[in-house]
Amino acid sequence: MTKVITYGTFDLFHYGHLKILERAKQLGDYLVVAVSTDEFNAKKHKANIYPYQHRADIVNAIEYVDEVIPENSWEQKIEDIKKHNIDIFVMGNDWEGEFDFLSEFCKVVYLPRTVDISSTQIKNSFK
Ligand code: C2G
Repeated sequence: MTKVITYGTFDLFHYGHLKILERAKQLGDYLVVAVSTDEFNAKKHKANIYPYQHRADIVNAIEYVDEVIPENSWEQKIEDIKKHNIDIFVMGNDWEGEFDFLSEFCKVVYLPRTVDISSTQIKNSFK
């Protein structure tokens, strides 16, 4: 079984989030998604609208997703990859190169972002 993992805030869940999860799952048989906690988002200087549990429940309801875990820190990725026997780490290419160090532990894949949509754009459209 090929296990895939990806990380994110997944706030104001939108089409871009759906497409990265769909494509990540297509790379394997089992997809783990690490959803950033509210506390970790504060460290990322990223204010989320939906609280962690709402974001985690929405991601968990997506048919491509097999398991949701909390993302509490930048440093947990290696431990997650080992603990969950991950074969492929996936992120959108806005993160291109940032996680190449993980290639010692699993395959690292950056996928093109879905253009013209983001949680920030959605937030700003209501201002
Ligand atoms: N994404 C995408 N297309 C968009 C918007 C987002 O493909 N239009 C992807 C991002 O590239 C990322 C995932 O969706 O792979 C989640 O995006 P965010 O929720 O913005 O995640 P981020 O805040 O970048 O957190 O440790 C990694 C961080 O937790 C990533």
